[in-house]
Amino acid sequence: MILRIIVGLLLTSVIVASEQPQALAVNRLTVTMKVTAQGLSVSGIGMQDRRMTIPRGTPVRIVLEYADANRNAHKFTVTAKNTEITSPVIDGETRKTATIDFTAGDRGQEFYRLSCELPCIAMDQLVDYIIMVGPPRTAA
Ligand SMILES: [Cu+2]
Repeated sequence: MILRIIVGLLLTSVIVASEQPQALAVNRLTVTMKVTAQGLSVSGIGMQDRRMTIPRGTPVRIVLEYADANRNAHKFTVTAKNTEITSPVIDGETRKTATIDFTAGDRGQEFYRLSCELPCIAMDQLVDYIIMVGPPRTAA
């Protein structure tokens, strides 16, 4: 009887463990940002005046795609309270895409700032994008 319970518990934990990664993958928000001389062309999320909002707790992947006609190199950093994530340099030749992964607001962040930190002709267009952390998505 006890053995049966133990086997049952083990099976349950194996099933729970195997289902978790799938659930996370489904929830992840991928935001694609084309890096152009006119600024970031964002898809996968709404943006107004360089501002986006992502619900707290959302795993986010930002995909930066090089599309700068000036052929300048860029390097983006996401900064927030307790957070600084820098992507590799993208120059369109040795590297065309870079990704930045984080979970919105997981360490109490209220917003993130996304900027290119390399001097480039399009500099003014590629700094101070703001990702606001919104209320958590309610379970459906
Ligand atoms: Cu730049």
